[in-house]
Amino acid sequence: MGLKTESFVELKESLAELEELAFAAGAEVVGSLVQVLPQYNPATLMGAGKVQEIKKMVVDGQVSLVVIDHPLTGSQTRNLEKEWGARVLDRSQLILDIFAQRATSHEGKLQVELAQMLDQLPRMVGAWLGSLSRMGGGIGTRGPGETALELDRRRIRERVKQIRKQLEVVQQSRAQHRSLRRRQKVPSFALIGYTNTGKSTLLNQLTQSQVFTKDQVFATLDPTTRKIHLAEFGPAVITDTVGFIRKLPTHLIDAFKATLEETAEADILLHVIDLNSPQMDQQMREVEKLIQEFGWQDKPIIYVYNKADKAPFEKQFQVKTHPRVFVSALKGDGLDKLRRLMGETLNSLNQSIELYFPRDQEHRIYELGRESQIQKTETGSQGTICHALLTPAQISRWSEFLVK
Ligand SMILES: Nc1nc2c(ncn2[C@@H]2O[C@H](COP(=O)(O)OP(=O)(O)OP(=O)(O)O)[C@@H](O)[C@H]2O)c(=O)[nH]1
Ligand SMILES: [Mg+2]
Repeated sequence: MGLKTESFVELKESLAELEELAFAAGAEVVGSLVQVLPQYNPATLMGAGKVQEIKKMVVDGQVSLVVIDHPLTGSQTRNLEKEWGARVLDRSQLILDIFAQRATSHEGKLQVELAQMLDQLPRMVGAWLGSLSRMGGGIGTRGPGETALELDRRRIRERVKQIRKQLEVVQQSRAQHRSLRRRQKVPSFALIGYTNTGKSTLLNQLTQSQVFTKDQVFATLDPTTRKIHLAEFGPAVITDTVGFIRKLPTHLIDAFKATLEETAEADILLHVIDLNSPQMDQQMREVEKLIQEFGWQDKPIIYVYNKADKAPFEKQFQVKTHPRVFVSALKGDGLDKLRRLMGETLNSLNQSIELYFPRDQEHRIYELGRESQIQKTETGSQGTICHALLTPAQISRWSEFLVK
């Protein structure tokens, strides 16, 4: 069920996607409806009439799950579940449920559990306030209920702390891999894009790998990094990661920070787009919004329009972004051109940069030389000037030594 708080087109798309999500979670969709909310009802979100109307649908259709495309408070969920005799989820909870089903790695499972805990905390406040208001609220209503709630909340916070600690350990090893790659000067690409656009299929084609791919949202949760050899440049690595979707739950973003770090460190982003999707523009905008949110907007982006085998050819003329390449990851079309573009972009990234190391920092020049090519050094009276070929990522890492 969708609620009208956005434009009608957006609403329809979002609702269609919600059906896809429900399907991905293992549900069979028997019906959907849209409601224009004349006013916000704190107890049940929608008005009493709508609640009854849906109740009839639930009973007639023997429905066991109702998904609402609007955030619900804990008490709204509970009230609606009681009224309908069916499980009620909002979009975030549905996405979290899919992630919970898909997570296979230790890290993935921990991240999903963390997201679920963070998602639950504010809903518990809602549940408590809801029960207060039903009882009339205020003085005299405090009792064991509050203590129980506080206990539950404390238990969850403890668990959150525990998970964060465990995650740190897992993530340290990945960070070590990254720093090793950095030292070995291996440049990196990250595949990003809307879910189900073909990122993993592309990784498999480019690197002869066997990463799991499927025609469903969120087939990939854990990041995978593979080596690739580019004729124009040499060795590089490419990372595949979790796909994006509109209204991605913030707790999920928070919990998956480390997974996204792999992408955050990449030198170049490959934005994979489903050329065949009727929602292509909207999906691209969502991804671009997240690129801004994560602070990746200064990275070079190659736009990879995928599924060209399936899309009507005219669609290629509507595309305006640069640099771009049309491919079919499935059939292998356009991949040579993509590889060439990747090599060229890497080559264009290395800039000759002047850095100044004061005497007491000169030992860092050794480190610089390990991760980049030093073209020239000049010794002055107070320190040393180096000219080195650096990528943008390296430039920001060495920013304290840059000569302006
Ligand atoms: N026709 C066609 N189908 C493709 C192409 N590339 C991928 N697909 C299909 O699209 C579906 C999704 O592919 P994936 O590679 O799993 O997509 P993804 O972007 O990794 O998806 P998530 O990990 O779920 O975000 C699969 O059924 C692929 O076979 C292509 O070039 N043409
Ligand atoms: Mg994938």
